[in-house]
Amino acid sequence: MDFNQLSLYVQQGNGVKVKEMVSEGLAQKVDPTALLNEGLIEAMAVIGEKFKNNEIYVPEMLMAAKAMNAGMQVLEPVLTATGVKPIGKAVIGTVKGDLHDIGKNLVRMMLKGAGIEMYDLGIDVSAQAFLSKAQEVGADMICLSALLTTTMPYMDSVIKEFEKAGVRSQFVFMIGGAPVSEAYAKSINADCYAEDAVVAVDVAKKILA
Ligand code: B1M
Repeated sequence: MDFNQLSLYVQQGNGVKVKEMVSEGLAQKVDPTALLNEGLIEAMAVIGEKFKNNEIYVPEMLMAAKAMNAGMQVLEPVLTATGVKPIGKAVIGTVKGDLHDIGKNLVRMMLKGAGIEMYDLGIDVSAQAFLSKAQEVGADMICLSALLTTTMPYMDSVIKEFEKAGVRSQFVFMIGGAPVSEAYAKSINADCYAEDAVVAVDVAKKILA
């Protein structure tokens, strides 16, 4: 498998080729985690760097994200395949003001694969929406994602909304996303932080199992 080529197709926003290569890779029994990390995620790191250096602009970043999503759609059934009995329920979303959903989707897929029933509220999610869904489904865990330094503080607002409603202690809050850190999680009284989707699974399993 030419991971370099796969990454290039993502960077070029060629979703058709990305889908094709990921499908071929799976058919040839290439490790799905390698397809994800060395092909798809690697490409987004390059794109992020180029954007930071003004070599590309938002439209190119968006096209790359669409191509990445095309590849993730093919990987989803493999990543979410689980034979285990559900170990808990979690509500997940990207916080208000933030439209980045690739990392959040990955975390959702991996947690689902670990046997957690997932309720995905999507992007730009308000504190009130997290609270209503959590109460409606009787969630154990609330998973918040943020990719911007400007939207990260909204995680605090979500937790405060649960406090205001007097139900904070009924839920475990896990937070993550590129600007988020362990120290930030502590500072807003979140229960746990995970740096990536694999760590998110370990953390969630420890808490829910
Ligand atoms: Co934007 N963007 N973007 N963007 N974008 C970043 C985040 C940025 C770092 C790029 C850069 O400057 N180098 C920068 C943020 C700077 C900052 O705040 N510090 C940035 C900016 C500035 C912006 C805009 C403001 C640009 C503009 O309009 N001028 C704008 C904001 C829009 C908004 O949200 N309101 C914007 C828009 C976009 C697009 C819409 C074009 C597109 C997103 C499309 C989509 O998601 N559907 C986009 C993209 C693609 C990126 C980059 C290039 C890639 C993000 C990504 O998908 N990474 C990104 C640069 C980068 O990250 N290197 C960038 C791959 C993904 C697998 O990783 O999301 O980090 P990540 O998720 C990881 C971990 O963080 C963690 O696990 C995941 C998997 O391992 N994780 C969790 C995430 N959530 C978690 C939750 C958990 C636990 C772990 O528990 C609950």
